[in-house]
Amino acid sequence: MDARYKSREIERRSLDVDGLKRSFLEWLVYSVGKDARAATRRDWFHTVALAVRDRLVDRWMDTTRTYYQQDAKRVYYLSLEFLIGRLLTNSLANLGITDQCRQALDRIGLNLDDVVEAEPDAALGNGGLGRLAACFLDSMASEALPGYGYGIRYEFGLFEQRFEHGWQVEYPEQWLQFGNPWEFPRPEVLYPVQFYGRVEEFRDSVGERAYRWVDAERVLAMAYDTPVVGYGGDTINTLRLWSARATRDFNFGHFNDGAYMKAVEQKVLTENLSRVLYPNDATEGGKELRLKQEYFFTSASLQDILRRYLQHHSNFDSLPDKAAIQLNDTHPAIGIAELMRLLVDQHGVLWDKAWDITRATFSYTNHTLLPEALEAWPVRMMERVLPRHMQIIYEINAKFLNRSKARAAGDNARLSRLSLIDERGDRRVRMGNLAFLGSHKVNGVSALHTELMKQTVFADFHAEFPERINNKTNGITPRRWLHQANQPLAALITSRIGNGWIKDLGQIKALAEKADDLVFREEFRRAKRKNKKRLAAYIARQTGVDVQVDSLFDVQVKRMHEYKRQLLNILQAIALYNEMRDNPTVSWVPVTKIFAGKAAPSYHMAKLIIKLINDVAKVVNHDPSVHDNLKIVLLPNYNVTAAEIIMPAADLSEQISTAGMEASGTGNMKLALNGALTIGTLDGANVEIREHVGDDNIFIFGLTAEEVNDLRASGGFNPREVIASNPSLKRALDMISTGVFSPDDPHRYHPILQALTDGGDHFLVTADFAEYCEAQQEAMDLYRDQEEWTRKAILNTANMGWFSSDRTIMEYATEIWDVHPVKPEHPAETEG
Ligand code: GL7
Repeated sequence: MDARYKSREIERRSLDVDGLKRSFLEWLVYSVGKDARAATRRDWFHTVALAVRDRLVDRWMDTTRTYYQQDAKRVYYLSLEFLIGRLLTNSLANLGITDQCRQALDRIGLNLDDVVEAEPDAALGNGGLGRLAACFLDSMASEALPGYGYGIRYEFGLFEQRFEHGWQVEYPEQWLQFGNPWEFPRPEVLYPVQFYGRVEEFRDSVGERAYRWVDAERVLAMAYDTPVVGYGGDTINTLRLWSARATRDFNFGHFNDGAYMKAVEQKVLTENLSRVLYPNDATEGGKELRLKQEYFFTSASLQDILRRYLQHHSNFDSLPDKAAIQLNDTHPAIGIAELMRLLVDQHGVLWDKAWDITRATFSYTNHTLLPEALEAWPVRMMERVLPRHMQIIYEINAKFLNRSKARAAGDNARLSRLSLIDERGDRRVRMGNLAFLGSHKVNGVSALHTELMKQTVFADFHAEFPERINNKTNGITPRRWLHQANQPLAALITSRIGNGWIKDLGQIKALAEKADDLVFREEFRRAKRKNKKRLAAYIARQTGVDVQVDSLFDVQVKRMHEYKRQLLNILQAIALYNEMRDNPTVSWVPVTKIFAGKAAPSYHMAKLIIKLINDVAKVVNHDPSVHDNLKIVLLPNYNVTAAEIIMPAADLSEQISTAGMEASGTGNMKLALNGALTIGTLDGANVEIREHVGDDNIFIFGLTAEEVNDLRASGGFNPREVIASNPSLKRALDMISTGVFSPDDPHRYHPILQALTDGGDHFLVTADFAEYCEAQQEAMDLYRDQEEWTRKAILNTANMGWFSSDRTIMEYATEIWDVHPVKPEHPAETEG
């Protein structure tokens, strides 16, 4: 081999400072094609990313090869969303070469932090559901589980949010504009996916009735692979995202007609399939493109999974022993009908056998009880877009209803609720029911949510299959959300208990005994202050508002949704503002209210609440009479990268959803792990957070899920009475309605006031207002006692170990998937 090549090959693996530096300089010239003098920050980012990527490719291949050679059981996580964020810091930290990389760049006269800033934030998801998928990828790789992520390579991720005159305005997010150094295009991994057409019946070779899907339109799914580096860099798994490509023959037909422009137009239209992520965090009712996206990535993934399986097997009997497929919500639930189609129509497996295999292979996670989020595709659309699947769904349904207990009991109402088809109004396919029926396990994402699933949406199915529903409380990866995002605290923790916590977050419990250690408290506060300074600088840059670093940072960051009740928070802020103005001589605890979050572009109420927060902020922040004791900021464009700055800097974590409505929440976990105290309702995982951190270290208020249910059911709730009896609430609402915050348009907030009064206050903002204000007061009082506050903050961090996504993922692995860790063999390294 040419000596030069040889040296590059060694260099590619070298993890020391000199080797890194040499390969940076080489990559800049030979791959990015720039001279060091002309290189931009972005050029350096691409250079560093490519050089780091070199250092994981060998181990990536080793991992894949080991799985293949051992014919290990794999788990396939099918998700329409993966909210991964930036990857450079993550790759460096998980490979353990952050310091070396920093030094190597230093020697070139560059700062690693600047280079990191040039990476776009990969926002292929909306919120918690997508971020959970990303945390799970990290945990599967870190736990050495053979896990694959499958999704869509959206050309445009979640929109960029800007505020114009206080209103949300959406801009396209072009994360791929300058290329993506982490992905490997696989033009040879290509699967056809069909739509439309019709179904033909025929007799198969043994004279049985059989079906084929004909005259369909064809799209190709092309794979792009991104390595997923586990902690320590030993296991490197794969995230495979599909991109739509037009078929060539499809275009040639048009060329023959001479209709060249039409052919190209068709190509563009076809490839729109993977163009853009739907920006709702609930669901997209009735949108054909959405259904096509769901089927597109699910079909391609299943074809890929079967191809991999068939490398070692000649029939499908042991598919469930070799593949576990997890449906992340109902978005990929059409996969149940698709696997049936592939097995029965394409591979000639008998129906009953195919059904057993399918059910043993799939499992389904439900992420929300919101009725508007339960996918239900119009039968007429399904018949048109996926005619064969519609038939299969009818068949599954008929067989199920025939055997169900409800039928035996003659309970027709129950039977119609169990049906895969909602027969009321225009007929619809209930994807939740399909997912439930086609899975051997169905899980909720917090203890409370799972209980409510049993009592509400899946009550009938639960009676039918009492063993099927189980709970898997969500978790977060401690690598990204503490080790990487909060270096001051991570270093402090490691200085006391070593670094075992990064891989085994349960060890963080050992910090509990340090809660009474005054020196440790002081250092804990210092770490928090450092993070707050960084956030304050970010706030100043993003909004122009100066905030006091030593004020109480009260943080509510999440999607804008009425059930999450940002409105409750801003109403309390107005009440506090009034109190401060009324009592100027009192020494107030300075408070900074920090909001961030996107609203779905079509969600008018959520967008109006954004405008309200911005309007209130403008008035409060410019009012000299509150002496800077209250500042309100709404940070634009909340994403993973912003969260990494915000989470470590929070003092108080707002988790104030109407009880029973937030399935779990995961921001609540990130904030508590980083030492914020939670103010929250007994909703989602807050319930379990309270159990772990202790009742004394959390501020719980408000109606319980049961009380909410009873209150709504009684029909006796009268928000006007509540408002009339609470002067501070009444005053806050009056200020809004008289245009104190919107002098340019005094009626602007009429819809909000309307919803809180005549609208019946569905989210019970007024009902919880008084208790919420009391809990806020308690928090402010406690904050005066910095020692006591710090003690509780430390206890929060120390007791959050259970909320690691490593724990969650191992529960899935043992209780649902039956997959086991597989240690990759690294021959190149053992050979010397
Ligand atoms: C969500 C839930 O709303 C959220 O509470 C949960 O933490 C998350 C992950 O399980 O899933 N469900 C949902 O549809 N979205 C969520 O964030 C968008």
